[in-house]
Amino acid sequence: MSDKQYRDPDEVRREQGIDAPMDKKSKVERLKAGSDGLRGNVREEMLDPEAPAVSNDSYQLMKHFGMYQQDDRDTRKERRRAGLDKDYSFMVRTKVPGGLLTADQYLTLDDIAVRHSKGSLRLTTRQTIQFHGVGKEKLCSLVRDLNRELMNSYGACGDVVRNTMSCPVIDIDPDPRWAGRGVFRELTRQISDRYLPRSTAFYDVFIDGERQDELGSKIKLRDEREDIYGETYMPRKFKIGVTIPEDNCVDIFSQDLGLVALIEDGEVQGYNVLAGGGLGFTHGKEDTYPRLATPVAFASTRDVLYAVEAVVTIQRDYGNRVNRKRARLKYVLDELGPQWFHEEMVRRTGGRVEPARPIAPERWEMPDHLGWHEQKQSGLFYAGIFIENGRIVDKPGDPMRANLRKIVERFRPQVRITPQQNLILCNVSAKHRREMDAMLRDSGFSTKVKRGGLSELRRHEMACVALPTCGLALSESERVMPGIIGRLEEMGFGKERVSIRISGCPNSCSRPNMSEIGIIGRAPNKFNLYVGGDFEGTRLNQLLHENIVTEDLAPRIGGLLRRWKQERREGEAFGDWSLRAGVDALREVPPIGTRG
Ligand code: SRM
Ligand code: SF4
Repeated sequence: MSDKQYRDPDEVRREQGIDAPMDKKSKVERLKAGSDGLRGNVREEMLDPEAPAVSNDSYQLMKHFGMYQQDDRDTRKERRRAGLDKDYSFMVRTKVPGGLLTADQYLTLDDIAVRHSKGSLRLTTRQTIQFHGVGKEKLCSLVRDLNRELMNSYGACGDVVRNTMSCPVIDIDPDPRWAGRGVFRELTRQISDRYLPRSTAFYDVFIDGERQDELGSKIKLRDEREDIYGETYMPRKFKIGVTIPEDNCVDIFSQDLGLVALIEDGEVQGYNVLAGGGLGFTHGKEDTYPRLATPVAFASTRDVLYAVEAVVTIQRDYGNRVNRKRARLKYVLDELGPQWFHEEMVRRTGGRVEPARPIAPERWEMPDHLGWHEQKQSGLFYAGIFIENGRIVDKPGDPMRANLRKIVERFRPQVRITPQQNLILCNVSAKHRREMDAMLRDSGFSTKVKRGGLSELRRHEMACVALPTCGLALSESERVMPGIIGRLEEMGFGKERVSIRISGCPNSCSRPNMSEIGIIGRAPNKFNLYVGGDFEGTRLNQLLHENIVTEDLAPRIGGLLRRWKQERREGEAFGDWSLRAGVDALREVPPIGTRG
């Protein structure tokens, strides 16, 4: 039992301004409360042809519609010198629960990329798709196109429950240990639907208050009361994932709320509920930190949605509404403690939860689902294909986006997005498998993950978007990662199974704090380097070096990989070795290029 002293819930509520008058709360809290269900002036500002950008208030509200106002940071200086305003546009993030798309939906998203954005589809670490460079004047037609295929971007960002994650092959993989998992697909959908905002603001603003239904008819929508969210929504973003220990591809310990199904003899016994994961922090601010989710309860399959509602509403009622830097559920858990949290869940569910059940550490695995696999019971196949850092875009001499489109048009597979920013094409018949494989290979996609093709090291890389679109980026990420991996491959480390993730700032969108080697941007061209996480994503890594310049990253990492290969015990993974060696000793390891 920890001897940490936890605080009195009433005192916490007072200090965090939860019961305080509105003027004591953060600006965003006041904005949400006065926004008429997130509407504010968004429609007027968006339709104003004279204004190149929307106001800060509208920008904050539009996040709830899955839209971020951004500008091209590559051209900022040049434009300032020329006396021009920033080059504004929007990033639009779709909502794709569990990463599941039909072929038609994928093709519509591909059309949108070409017609309304800068031509790329960006698969994200939460299984959604982002478009960058969308002009303000194109937002309405983009939403209309999404809606025609029954998709939307409502709630993909903002202070609500974000895209709900689950393993993309949860219902089709034939691994016998995973029997009974079909139910998770339904659970993911139920959670996603339950926590969509009830306000019709999104539809009112973009498509005149109408939504298309499954049969293609237009439905006029009626505003409903926000029964869960109230007028101020959540204190901050809220993230949910569903998994089993044998398949932690969703990085369950990084979620605000994780449901871990426990299966015995092919039957789901229920779910361990994990709460308070979150990875973002600010360099130099010790009261912000990454945190792994804590097991707080067990709920039967019948009661699991009560447990979810309890966790969501605890965060709604106890999350900090004064300081947005401390507003995530992880801080509630650390202030009030897991015991209080469990008791509060018991109270809110009417006794429907029990203490969390133990899970043996060795059960955790993190498959990435790449390559060809047979599907459960159906005799069909799926192909997991590697998309470097999730960017699907045509380049001179490499029309990758167009080729993928042709493949989806030809075979009409179901398309699924993985939490590692890759793509899965499902329901391929034995007859079509060879033809599709040839088309994939001719287009430069690698399905040969075991024998040659993609290097093992590259296969497990992950990078966040960062420059030039992300307004919070302190350094590069997606644009430098392929080169860093390339240099490590040249040094001879391509065959090593090590997870390396990079992010352009400590918000940690590529979950770099959960990988064996983490690289986190600190300033332009400077990064902190972390080691000691595990491949399975069950522990956080630790700071090893600060302020490494981009050019020195590969030699530094190469030096560590070389030392690991010399010293590792049989079968010892890099992360486990680096934890055993300890960061103090590893600081002395010379980079490659020096004698070591
Ligand atoms: Fe993230 C903010 C991109 C997953 C933690 N994230 C942003 C913004 C919207 C920047 C902004 O606020 O202006 C980035 C847009 C960049 C761009 O130009 O596209 C951005 N985050 C991403 C994506 C696209 C990264 C990727 O390369 O795939 C991921 C989209 C997920 C999705 O589809 O919903 C993405 N972000 C994550 C994750 C990982 C996850 O959720 O599994 C995290 C760490 C987990 C967590 O939340 O603790 C993450 N993003 C953040 C944070 C820090 C939040 C915090 O409370 O600590 C911010 C900044 C903020 O919210 O203030 C942020
Ligand atoms: Fe932007 Fe930072 Fe997220 Fe990267 S980690 S996308 S730089 S907010």
